[in-house]
Amino acid sequence: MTEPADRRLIIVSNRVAMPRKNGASAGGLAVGILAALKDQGGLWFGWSGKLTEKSDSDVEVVRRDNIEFATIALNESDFEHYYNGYSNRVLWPVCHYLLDFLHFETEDFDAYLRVNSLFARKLASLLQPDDIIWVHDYHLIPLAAELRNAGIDNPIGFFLHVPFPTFEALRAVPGYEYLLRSLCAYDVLGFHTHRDLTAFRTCLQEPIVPAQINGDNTIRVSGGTLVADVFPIGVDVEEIQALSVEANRSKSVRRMVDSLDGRQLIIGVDRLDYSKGLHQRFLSYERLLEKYPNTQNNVTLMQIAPPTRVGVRAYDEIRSELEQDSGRINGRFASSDWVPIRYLNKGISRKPLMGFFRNADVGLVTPVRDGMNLVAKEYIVAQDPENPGMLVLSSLAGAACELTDAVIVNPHDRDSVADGIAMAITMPLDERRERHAAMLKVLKMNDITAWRTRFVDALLSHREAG
Ligand code: GDG
Repeated sequence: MTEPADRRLIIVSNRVAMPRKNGASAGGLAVGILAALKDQGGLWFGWSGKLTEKSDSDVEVVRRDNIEFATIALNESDFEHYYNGYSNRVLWPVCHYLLDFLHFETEDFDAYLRVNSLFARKLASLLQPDDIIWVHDYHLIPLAAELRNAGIDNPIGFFLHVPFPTFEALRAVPGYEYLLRSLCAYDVLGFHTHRDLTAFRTCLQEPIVPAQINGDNTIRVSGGTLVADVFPIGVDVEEIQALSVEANRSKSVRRMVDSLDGRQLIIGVDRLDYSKGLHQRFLSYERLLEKYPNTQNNVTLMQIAPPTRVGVRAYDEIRSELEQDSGRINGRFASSDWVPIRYLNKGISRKPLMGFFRNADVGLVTPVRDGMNLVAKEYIVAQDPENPGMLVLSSLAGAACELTDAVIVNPHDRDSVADGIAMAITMPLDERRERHAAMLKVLKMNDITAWRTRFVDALLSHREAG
């Protein structure tokens, strides 16, 4: 087998995020991909973030260190229908089992197909015979089929960053049959958890996709054999540990800690998204203050929630809902020298963020559904092992499959979350240390490099075997 290092890795995702000085990108996919490309380099292809009135645009290539960033602009109307429309008003809610948010328009699906075909054409012009192609996420499901139609024979893998829904949810998606057939055009399909893999397998049903599921994670379909397996994404453990130690000495982190005036800090960091369960989280925190009155004036919740997908109605609505929640809870419980919730509707730089994690007694991660959730992993890694804080984690996040030593709660049950926080803030040091060490061990074993290596190896060995 050719060593992966000898072959160029091409990563494809909807949006290419050029690294910024302060590392402020808020989004798991961008954080994960940049970290995965850091060591061995490669090419990252996708949308530049620019909109145009033209239906076609030239590829722009920029090199930074060992990574080439190849980007295209997208037609403004296509972007609205493909990204805000089919991707984020149909696929995102269904993958998160939030069917009330599903809103389908035929023109959205048409644009989804058009943009995927444009991506394939533009990418094909950059490819060399030895390239390994790794496509990311639900925006680009048809890409392998489009590339094959364009005569591309390179190994092509796909990783899904969000949950894969069960058939009963998936079949609510107009076009789902096409999506299932398109997924089978990849050589390797990767999911975060066994639950997602099982859901995918059970969706392969006659007559949509006649498939034979084998015991070795291979699936035989009419066009050949593919591998479908579990590749839980990890984090860059060394980078986060170094950042959190460094940030701990910085002025901005010290100022934040001083401002707590000795109170315990509970931290939440999430893109402002309805899947992250922020409304439910604020109500659970209110329940904590009611049910455990001694927490009043003794804890502070800092919720950092940078806005995303602005212009999609559900996202604008959740923003105003959270403003109301935090205003009401603060009005109800605040005293002249204490505000229960510090709600920041903006992103902060990565380094101070890791410093805030290190100083937080509780990491509160309570999505109502999440593919994995990198914040949960980053929070654990950023802790001081001698005196670690405790993670309170939703059972509905993929991360709960690995971080079984966290305090696991049901995000829909306010008492479960309130009791979980109460348990975390009073947990004895020995128990915190033990649980932290167990979780850190898991995260070190399956860090971001292990994730990339396992996936690329699976892709290469499958092609070598075939
Ligand atoms: C998708 C899936 C899956 C957040 N706010 C700030 C900030 N962030 C960073 C976090 C973390 C990333 O963004 C968020 O990643 P998550 O995994 O928590 O969530 P999604 O964006 O929904 O990611 C998810 C992931 O893809 C990877 O596969 O885990 O399930 O939904 O790295 O630290 N970073 C900075 N400032 C912020 O304000 N600097």
